[in-house]
Amino acid sequence: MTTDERATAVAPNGAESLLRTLVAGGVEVCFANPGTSEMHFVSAIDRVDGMRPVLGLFEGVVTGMADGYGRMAERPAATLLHLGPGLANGLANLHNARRAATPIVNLVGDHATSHARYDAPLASDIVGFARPVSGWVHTSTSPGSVAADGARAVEAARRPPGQIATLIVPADVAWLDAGPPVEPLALTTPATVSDTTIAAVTAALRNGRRTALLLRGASLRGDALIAAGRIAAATGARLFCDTFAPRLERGAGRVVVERLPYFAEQLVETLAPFEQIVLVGSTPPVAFFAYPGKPSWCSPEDAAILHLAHPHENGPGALAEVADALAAPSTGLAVAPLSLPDEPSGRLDQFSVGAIVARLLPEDAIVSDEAATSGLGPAMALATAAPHDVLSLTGGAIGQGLPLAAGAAIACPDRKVICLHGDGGAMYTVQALWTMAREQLDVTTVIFANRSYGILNIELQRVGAASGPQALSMLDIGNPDLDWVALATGMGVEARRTDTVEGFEDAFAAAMTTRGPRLIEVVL
Ligand SMILES: Cc1ncc(C[n+]2csc(CCOP(=O)(O)OP(=O)(O)O)c2C)c(N)n1
Repeated sequence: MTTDERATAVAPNGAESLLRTLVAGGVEVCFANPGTSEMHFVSAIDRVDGMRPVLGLFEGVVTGMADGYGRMAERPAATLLHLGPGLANGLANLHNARRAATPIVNLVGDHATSHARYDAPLASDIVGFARPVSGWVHTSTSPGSVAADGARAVEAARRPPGQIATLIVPADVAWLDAGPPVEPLALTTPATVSDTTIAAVTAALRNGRRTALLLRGASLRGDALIAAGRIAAATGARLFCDTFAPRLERGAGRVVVERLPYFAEQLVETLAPFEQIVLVGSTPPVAFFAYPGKPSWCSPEDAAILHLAHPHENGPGALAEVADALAAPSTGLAVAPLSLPDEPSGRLDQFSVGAIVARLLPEDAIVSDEAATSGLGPAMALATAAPHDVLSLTGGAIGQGLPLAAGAAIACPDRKVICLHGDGGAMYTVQALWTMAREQLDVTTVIFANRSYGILNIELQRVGAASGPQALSMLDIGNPDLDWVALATGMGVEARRTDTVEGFEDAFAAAMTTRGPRLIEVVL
């Protein structure tokens, strides 16, 4: 009898039955930061084959890792969070995950049902915390139904385009004898785009008007990208994605998709020439923030907005149908060439860093980009580097890049992960470095140490607010300067600091030719 069989010979408790149900539903990783109310899950992990526990030392790391994993694996991981406060600590990165439409089974422990009436210190409105980030929320009320709840949570998380399914499990529901695990539920497939819509968009693409296609979700990958490239080749339409697309396949050999700019006035300028905008899994682009006297709505007022596919619909299928209806060619598509920058010299800045990263980027790498004001240089250089995936900060809540990189590395252990990060944002979830070390994840982190909340200095000017020394001190993160080498090595990650092109090239080349976590502090 295997350990597995022995364990199921006696009635499993709720925690075990739920975990087995999740494994049967394809959930294989549990990013966790548990407490007393989750102890029966902690215990059950040893009895359940197929569920890998990964500890994060802050819940924002846990939820960010689940996001990175889900974006790359295209199926959910589970989290394990400690009541309302644990969930609340993880909310910002759940917000980013919701914007990315990442599937996540978000497990939150709670006090035992019999304990709830006493309003013990950790009691809180967990549903209230969970609701705004979750597409589905449920509180298990009985060990007899917790496995079925788990199966429903998996199905809900995977409902197209993907969402957060929060399952709250009281401690007694986890510890009491439960029924056996249940089979996975049938998954909902993306809704089919109607023939009428395909015909209408095909006709619009033939009407001679200047057209932009704005792609998001699964339409930025694989065959969908090729279908979009065929449409562009046949009609002259230009392909765009949001500044912060959740996941984009980019680099040599890939159909070129232009990233929309961040600032509203540049967005307006970019979209100004277009008479029609076709949305594929996306929504009309709007300004990230409002500024006095600047527009929020960034599409031309008279541009026609057409939906080829809403996010829950089959965008890739619709693109293929439109391409075929247009009899679009399959060859001669506008793909990025392989063109690496010259070896940089002179100052170490985002452009020389970008050039070196692009020159040395291994094929099929994953780039987690939260480089903020240092992101332009790498993004430009990487456009024609080896093919790779880019993951961006979807919800604007900084502190996503490091955990996202860790989660992506767990989903794709054979791919090099590069994390490009501002020093300010990296401090939010710096504990992700510890998980990278513990799990020996193949992530190279580049910290752009400008000792500043750089973007906020720009925003201060843009909103037209006055700035005195006290105000500016709130945007300056020097004094004391963060010591990234000490921070990283203190968490078990090998690290180097450099302020020269040669030093960075040396450190990055070494990181690209060895496996395991590394950090390079780029002093700007
Ligand atoms: C959760 C959250 N808190 C605060 C902010 C406001 N904010 C936006 S950018 C930023 C600083 C980013 O600094 P850094 O990562 O060093 O990049 P830099 O702007 O210097 O390039 C802050 C605090 C935010 N976007 N999200």
